[in-house]
Amino acid sequence: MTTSLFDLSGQTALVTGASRGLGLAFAEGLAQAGARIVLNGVNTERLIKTANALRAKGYDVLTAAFDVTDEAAIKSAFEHLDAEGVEISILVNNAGIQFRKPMVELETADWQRVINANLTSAFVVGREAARRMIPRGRGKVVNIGSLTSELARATVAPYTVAKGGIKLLTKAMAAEWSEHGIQANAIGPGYMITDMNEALINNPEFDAWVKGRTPMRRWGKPEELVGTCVYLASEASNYVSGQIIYVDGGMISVL
Ligand code: GCO
Repeated sequence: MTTSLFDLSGQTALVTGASRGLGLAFAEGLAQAGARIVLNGVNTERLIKTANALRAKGYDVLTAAFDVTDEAAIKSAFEHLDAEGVEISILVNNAGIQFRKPMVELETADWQRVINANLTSAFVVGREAARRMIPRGRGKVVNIGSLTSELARATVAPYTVAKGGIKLLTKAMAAEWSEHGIQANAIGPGYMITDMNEALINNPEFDAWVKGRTPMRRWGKPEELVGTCVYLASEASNYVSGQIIYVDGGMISVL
């Protein structure tokens, strides 16, 4: 049956930045497909609150609180999972931040902070996951990119560069890890209704621009990304590696 291609029963998925927003949508969607989920977040209180809410829905939920920019914390978290016998077979590199400022006003420290949180983190967490997936001969890595993986928007240069890097990091992961049974792919969300975009959503001019620039004439909902995430996390995508799938209401396909 084709529906079994999307069944994640027996799999364990680590989702970074999963306390809210897109990360929470990905985590709940993977849980609905049968996966045990390990929620990552840097705010322990928020992480536990989210985990308890998902457990109340009957899902199998663990938590791993660490800052995705802290290499020692990442290594320690994976070592703890190892010690608990928790094998991560699906990784969703979702964590990230946004910082909007024209480049001529941008401090280098802010540039580096965004690059670290949005790109380097995906490499470090991905490397720790792959070190454990390779001996098992299987694994799924889903990196979260953006429309800015392809196109630039003024005032979000470090985010754009990081998300462009996510697209090519995904291909680099495919180049090195596919022969080991790991598929590495990416999702490029369009303009989604999230906390990170609240200022944009509440700006009438920007809201009008998004609706005019998007063929579907609306912002996306986080749950509209779940199907693509489950697909890339499941056996249905076992011969797909190095790809980025845009879920953007058609925006990147039109002028
Ligand atoms: C911005 C937004 C975008 C979206 C998304 C678009 O300031 O333009 O934050 O970056 O969040 O990444 O794909």
